[in-house]
Order: sequence, then C-alpha cells, then structure tokens
Amino acid sequence: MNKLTFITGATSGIGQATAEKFAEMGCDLIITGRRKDRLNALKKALESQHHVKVAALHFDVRNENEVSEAVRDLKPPWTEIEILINNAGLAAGLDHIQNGKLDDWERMIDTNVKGLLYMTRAMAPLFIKNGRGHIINVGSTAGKEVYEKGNVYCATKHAVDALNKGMRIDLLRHGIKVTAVNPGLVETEFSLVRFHGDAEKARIPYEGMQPLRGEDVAEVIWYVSSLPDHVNINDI
Ligand code: NDP
Ligand code: 8X3
Repeated sequence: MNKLTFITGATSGIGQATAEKFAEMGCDLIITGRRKDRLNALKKALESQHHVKVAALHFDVRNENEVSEAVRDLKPPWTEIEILINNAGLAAGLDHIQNGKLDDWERMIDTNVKGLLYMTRAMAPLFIKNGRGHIINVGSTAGKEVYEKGNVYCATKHAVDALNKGMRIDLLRHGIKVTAVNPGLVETEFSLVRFHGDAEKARIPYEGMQPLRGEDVAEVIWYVSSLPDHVNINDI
C-alpha cells in the first residue's frame, strides 16, 4: 500500500510516530506542524531510511488562511492525498473551572476544534473531487469521559467526538471514510505542553503506571487505515 498521507502535528509524539510507521510501510507523506526545523529533520530522516517522498509544510492549524493556502497550493502528485490524519492538538493547563486561564481555553478550542475543522473543510472538497479519502481524527478518552480539572480539554475532545460522527454521516455518500482514534494516556510532549514547560509537573500524570507510547497509537492508526475500502472502524 502506498497511500499519500497528510499528517498534522508530525513534529512530536503520536504524529511523529505515525509518520515513521507510515513511511516504514511505504507511504509518501505530507507532514505538518509549526516547528520547521523538526519537520525538515524528519523529512530528511524518513526519505533516507524508507525511500519515500515527503513534503514538509509548516503552518499553524489555528490560522484558517494558512491552512487553506497550504492545501490550495498543493501541486500534483501531492494533490492525490488518500488519508488525512487530524492529530495536531494539545491540553493547556489543569485547573478547576473557576481558576481557568482564558488564554489556555482559547488555545485548546482554537487548536483542537477550530484547527481540526479548518483542516477538514480544506481537505474534504479535494477528497470529494478525487472520489475517495479517509479522515482519521485523533480524539481522546477525554472525549468520552471527563475528569477533575479537565473541563475545557475534555470539552474540546467531546467536540471532536461529535464532529467525527457528523462528518462520517455527511461524507459517506462521497465514499469517504471517517474514523476516530481515542487513546488514553500516552507519554509524549503532551504533558510538558499542558504544564507550560514545567518538567516536574509534567512527570506526575505518568507516575506509577505504564502509559502508552506514540508508537502504540501509530500501530492502531496504521491498522484502521489499511483495511479494505468497504470496512470502516468508526471509533477505536
Ligand atoms: P505532542 O505535544 O507530543 O504533539 C502535538 C503535536 O501537535 C505537535 O506536533 C505540535 O506541533 C502539533 N500542534 C500543536 N498545536 C499546533 C498548532 N497550533 N498548529 C499546528 N500544529 C500544532 O502531543 P501528542 O502527540 O500526545 O498529541 C497528539 C494528539 O493526541 C493531540 O490531539 C492530543 O490531544 C491527542 N491525545 C494525546 C494523548 C496523550 O496522553 N498524549 C491521549 C489522547 C489523545 P508544533 O508544536 O510543531 O506545531
Ligand atoms: C489525553 C489523555 O487523560 O491526559 O487526551 O486527558 S488525558
């Protein structure tokens, strides 16, 4: 299988592990994120190790202009995208609702909900034109349940859960598949970002337990993407 795959948030964690897995399996890739140096280093490593073609696009998913331009400016063969992995996302802060920082709330809502919407809105017409496509939305168990101080992060992931179902219904008639991958705790840069770079606080959620690794989630994303056209995993 060589399906051209577009991955948001490929500069670390689940997205990076997914880029590595898909390249290992022979897929050409469009990898994206804001950190240009990391993207270029990953592109170089994947091309030399796996002999696949990789395009690196750096943009902020919160910026609708940057998102739509990135997709609009693609030239063949890079327009033949078969899989979009909406993975870019973050938690910012962990506070009781009355103490929440508005800036943290805006970042999470703008990235996890609006960023995923901008990407999907830009890509879906291309999939419809090509007559096929698969959108894989990285949600979370936080999109199914809530936990103390998780309020707004959980709300954004509940929104992803609803969008995942809604876009599946809307896009089915065009032969486009939509899948939610909803992991539990994964040890990535997620916690460091949530605690604004405080490594000591970031370690605490993983204490006394064995978290998932980005590679574990990448295996699941690979599995759902490699099934025949008539088989769709709605939610895993
Ligand atoms: P990481 O922090 O390791 O990776 C997050 C990725 O998202 C980075 O590549 C980052 O790239 C990108 N990103 C963040 N904000 C933006 C933005 N505004 N524009 C473009 N890219 C952005 O975390 P994870 O790998 O853990 O997170 C990936 C996804 O998995 C997220 O949606 C997260 O909510 C979800 N998830 C994580 C879990 C966990 O426990 N770790 C569990 C369940 C779900 P850059 O900074 O270069 O822009
Ligand atoms: C990330 C998992 O439990 O930190 O979505 O919210 S959790």
